[in-house]
Amino acid sequence: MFDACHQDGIRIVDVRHEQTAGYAAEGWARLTRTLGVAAVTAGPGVTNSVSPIAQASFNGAPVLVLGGRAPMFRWGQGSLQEIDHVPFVAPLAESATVTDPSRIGAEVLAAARAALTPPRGPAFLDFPLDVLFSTAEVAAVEPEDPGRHDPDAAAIEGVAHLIDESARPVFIAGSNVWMDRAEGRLRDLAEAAQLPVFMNGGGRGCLPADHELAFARSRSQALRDADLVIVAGAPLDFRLGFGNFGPDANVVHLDSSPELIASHVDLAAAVGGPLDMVLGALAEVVSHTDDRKEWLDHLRATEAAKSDTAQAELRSVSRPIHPLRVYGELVPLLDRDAVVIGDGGDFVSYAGREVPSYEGGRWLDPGPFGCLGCGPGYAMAARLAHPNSQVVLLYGDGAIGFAGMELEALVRHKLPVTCIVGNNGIWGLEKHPMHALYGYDVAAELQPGIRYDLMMEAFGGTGELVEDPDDLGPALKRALDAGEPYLVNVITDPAVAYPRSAVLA
Ligand SMILES: Cc1ncc(C[n+]2csc(CCOP(=O)(O)OP(=O)(O)O)c2C)c(N)n1
Ligand SMILES: [Mg+2]
Repeated sequence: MFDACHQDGIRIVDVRHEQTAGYAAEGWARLTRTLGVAAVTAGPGVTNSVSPIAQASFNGAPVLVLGGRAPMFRWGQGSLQEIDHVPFVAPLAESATVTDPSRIGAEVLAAARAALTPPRGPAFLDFPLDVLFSTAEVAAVEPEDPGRHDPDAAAIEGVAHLIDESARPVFIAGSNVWMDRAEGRLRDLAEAAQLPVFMNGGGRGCLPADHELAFARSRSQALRDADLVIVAGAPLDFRLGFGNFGPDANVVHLDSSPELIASHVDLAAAVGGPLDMVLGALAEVVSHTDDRKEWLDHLRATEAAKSDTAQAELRSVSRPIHPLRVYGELVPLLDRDAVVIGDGGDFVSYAGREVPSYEGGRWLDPGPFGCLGCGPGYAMAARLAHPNSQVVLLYGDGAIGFAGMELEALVRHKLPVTCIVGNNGIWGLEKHPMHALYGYDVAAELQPGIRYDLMMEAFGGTGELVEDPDDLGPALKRALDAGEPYLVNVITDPAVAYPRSAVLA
């Protein structure tokens, strides 16, 4: 495989641990909306890839993982790393072993198509050593176009009618709005029907954060007061209260394919089809209205009040540094097309609240599988996909432990990424809830004050330690301007807990 890439001029980006190969492929898939590919060795290479395969599955990311495999002709005799991967990968991904050398091309293409066809997700193939080293006559294979069908007109009319009748609608745009290239149609629909739009996970930036119909902080209130909630391109999972909204709310679910439509919620309507077509069709048939002004003003007032409340903490002068002060300093330094990646607990939750996205495909977090350690793979993908944008990796000090060695891969491949560690010396998202529940905590401490900046220096990048809030802005600016891998190690206050109960309310 490597030889073929080498011969054909396909860039190979190698990493320290297979999890990072998987996350880089997943990050690439989610940022570029094209296939991400990871190649890993047999046995432990595949077991180390299981978390990213699961994360890609949860995120509906089109990823193809290619694994080695012990030779077929000796199967059962105890070759090195002889294990059948398919049974433990199959619950997470379409998976198969390629046993016929003449079928390699066709099976790779079929797996790629399966990954890219909604419901998107990971696909896995492994190749026994003897199959890869055999030769065969192979006819050239061409990818087929799976085709697209117009959404059902009656279903579209039904949803449009619910929108027309609603006084307090809410529109939630999730990852598949972005993956289906529907962000332009989302804007058409929102503007035509004057819908307040909240963006979820990979849907962030589908409407720019400063668009007059883009909302964020008033979400729980909006969902409580709405008479119609339309969720597009996101599952009705824990992030959306499992689809239980206010008592008066009609719920509509739109997603890329019928398999993705929720079955645990009593839906007023649903459409499963490519969201660019679905939202485009809705934009054409909804009534154009200005009647929603009062509702929009009401939500905007809540947004303004919540934004005011955050100001004091964004400017906090306390020492150790308040984690929000990091974002108070960072956000004004970010370009509109900066890619921001979160890998951590509370530190990243604050970023989710305070870092705006102005374009789709510019925010990456682990999503509902929530696996820590994905950061460096995602950052690698972002840097390769967007060579001229700022790429910022926000790291909890717990999270950096999972794949911190990959900082070396960033340096070696000359991939300038600005890493910012919120170094509170604890697993904050575990410690604070434990404390709230039991009045004490266990297994939630980390060594305080670890010099992650020196770790980056040891690998050949640049690091800085920041303990004084006044040093933050200049350090972050140096890091963003450096054009090389850079790590700003910020000692933050372990006593500050993200107000989680407020989020759940
Ligand atoms: C692989 C993995 N292990 C454990 C967890 C559970 N977990 C979620 S957040 C968190 C704490 C993260 O701590 P840190 O990165 O230091 O961020 P902080 O909350 O302190 O800001 C843990 C352990 C997880 N999500 N993924
Ligand atoms: Mg921490």
